[in-house]
Amino acid sequence: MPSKKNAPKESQLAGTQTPDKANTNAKLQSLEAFRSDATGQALRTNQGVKIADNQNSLKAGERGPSLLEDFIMREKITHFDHERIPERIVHARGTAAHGYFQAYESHAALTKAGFLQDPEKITPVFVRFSTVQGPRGSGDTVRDVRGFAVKFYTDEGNFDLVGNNMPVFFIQDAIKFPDFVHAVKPEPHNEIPTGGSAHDTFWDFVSLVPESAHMVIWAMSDRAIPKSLRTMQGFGVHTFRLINAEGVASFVKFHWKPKQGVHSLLWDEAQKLAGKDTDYHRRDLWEAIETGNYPEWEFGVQIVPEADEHKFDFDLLDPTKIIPEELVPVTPLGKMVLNRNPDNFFAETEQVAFCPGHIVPGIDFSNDPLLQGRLFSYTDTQISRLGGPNFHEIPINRPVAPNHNGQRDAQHRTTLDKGRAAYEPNSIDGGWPKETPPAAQDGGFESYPERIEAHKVRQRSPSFGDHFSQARLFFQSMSPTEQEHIISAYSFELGKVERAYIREREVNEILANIDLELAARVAHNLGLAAPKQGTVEVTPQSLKQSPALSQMNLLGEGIKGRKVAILVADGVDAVQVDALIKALDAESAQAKLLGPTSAPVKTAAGKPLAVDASMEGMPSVVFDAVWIAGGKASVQALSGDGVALHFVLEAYKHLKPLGADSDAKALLDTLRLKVDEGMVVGSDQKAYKALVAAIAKHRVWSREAAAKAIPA
Ligand code: HDE
Repeated sequence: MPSKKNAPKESQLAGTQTPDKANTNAKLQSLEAFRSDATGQALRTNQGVKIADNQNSLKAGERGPSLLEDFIMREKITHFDHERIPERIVHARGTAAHGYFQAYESHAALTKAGFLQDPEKITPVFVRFSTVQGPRGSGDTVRDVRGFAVKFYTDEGNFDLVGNNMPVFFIQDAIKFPDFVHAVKPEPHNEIPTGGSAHDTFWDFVSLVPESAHMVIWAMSDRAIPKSLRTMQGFGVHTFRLINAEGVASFVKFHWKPKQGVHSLLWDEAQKLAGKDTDYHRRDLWEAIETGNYPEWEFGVQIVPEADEHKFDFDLLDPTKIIPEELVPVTPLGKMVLNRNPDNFFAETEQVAFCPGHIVPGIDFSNDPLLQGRLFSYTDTQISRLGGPNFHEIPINRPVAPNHNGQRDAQHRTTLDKGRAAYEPNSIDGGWPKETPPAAQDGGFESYPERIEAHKVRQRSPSFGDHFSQARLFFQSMSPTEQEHIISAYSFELGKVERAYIREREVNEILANIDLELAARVAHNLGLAAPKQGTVEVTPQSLKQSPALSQMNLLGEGIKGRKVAILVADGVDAVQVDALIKALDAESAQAKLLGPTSAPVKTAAGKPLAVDASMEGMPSVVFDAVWIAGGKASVQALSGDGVALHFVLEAYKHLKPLGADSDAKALLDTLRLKVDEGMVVGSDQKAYKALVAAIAKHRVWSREAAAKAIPA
């Protein structure tokens, strides 16, 4: 029986103008046939035979040997033996969700792609977020690039936008990808480190390959430790083309902008979370969706007319370059909302197969040599990962558009193709399926007829030659706080590099070309001499700063989905707690009551008050803010409880807003914390409003210097 548990409710489409239900549900319906719900069902073998005893194998006598004829045990164990499939060579650890995309208006002037034509059309999507370096079981909060892969199930076929949370990449040409991946992956002799890049082979490679400089500085920035998958920007990275019904093409860069703002963890927080909640990002996305806090991104494009291809300081085909938003702003196209968790991790999240080559009429590639290589790699990798060329038949990968053709057989074929003619042209089956000529709308796919006149060469275009000016632009666009974090990250990572000559090369031949101050600070932390000058002439960019790159300018809207810990103990003033919860509810933030243990506490009025967890069970690192509830006895108990004191101190150190009911200020005094703009004391609506405003600012950056003195 199909499960209704997660079926989208009308309210899940909230905000859509006139939801086209039939279309919205198209993907869900196509999955429905494969969904299995065992509720009320008998236990059976794969052949449908009911099983009478699932506890004992068949034996010759109670104490005798097992019998080979036990087909029930053999089937069960054989299946079990083959449960694991090869994990993705990169992006192995991931988590995913279903949702929908809706255009704000028709973008017919830009593209003939059907899903961007009609503001009433709801296109189902499946999005998988991932880390790059670590294996499937690695931690969520490691310093790494995040994958941001979106499958649009459009009426004209699947469109996969397989992007990252950073807008550039480490290399310019696909032929370097295996080298790069071998360098960043755990080292071959001892398989260390899991999930990170702080090791010799990574820094050896990137210090020898200056084209990586721009991406590496992004990876050393706070972007590489996102607070949540919901607070990440997404980028298509490469330049693509959009083509309208008249055949007019524009170059575009794809962007995803989170309505939740762009926020990151602090490094200390990220490291602690890796141990305290390995699944932190996974859980956060899952819970946000389960509680109806559907994350939303705005989909947009930077548009460059074909005629302007050569008007920039850099080459549009070079994937180590951004187009600064100050030069070409992002035009919003529509929104994506994630509103439904998968039913089965393996069947959906693990088996989903993305490929940048999955495009639809109205979209086309550019000649970016990294993108060109990707077009080959993704289908190829699925053949070994998913066991053959029929992976498009796995329910999560099936398009909602029909897909008839003459491809037949191979491993795991599930389609029962009718007819005798698996070839084209044919006259036996009436000539079907037939080609569709290209047309303004609903035609067959036609590649953009770009004119190419060239020699066959193995060369890199000289226009790809500047490796440092955009890395410099990035560094100089950061706030002082963000710059400090970048300096610390380089220092931390290079500090783990054993070979001194690699550290020196990175400082002298890479960092010195990006920014001498950056190089000097990192050199100081590593005990090296500060370089006096760079090793290459860096052409200054026409733009000195790009404010769009700083997260300080990307705070987002409100505090929807943020988590606030309310610390309580016996004697707590439940009336005040209730008022605070209501105030947070009104902002769609989540309040969690934490006690000394998981047992209910007794309120000042002597009633039991259930808590969500103990303070050890849900540590401060998983919260956005902390509130100490009032009630004399409760405050006294918490003030003498080391776990509670550490909880508050740690939140202070991590620059989180702190609040206390008027009579709970005593606890803050016990800790001798200096009152700052992120600290709220009071028991009225004014205090709650101040707390909400502080959370909306994400962190109390002005506290950073004072917080450094607090032990980690
Ligand atoms: Fe990938 N990449 N990649 N990549 N990539 C894979 O495909 C590859 C690159 C990205 O959630 C693999 O199915 C090559 C850039 C994401 O399932 C593989 C090159 C960008 C995901 C592969 C690149 C990405 C992958 C591994 C250089 C950002 C996860 C398993 C030419 C624009 C998708 C798989 C998911 C996954 C190859 C570079 C993003 C091996 C050869 C640039 C988000 O095919």
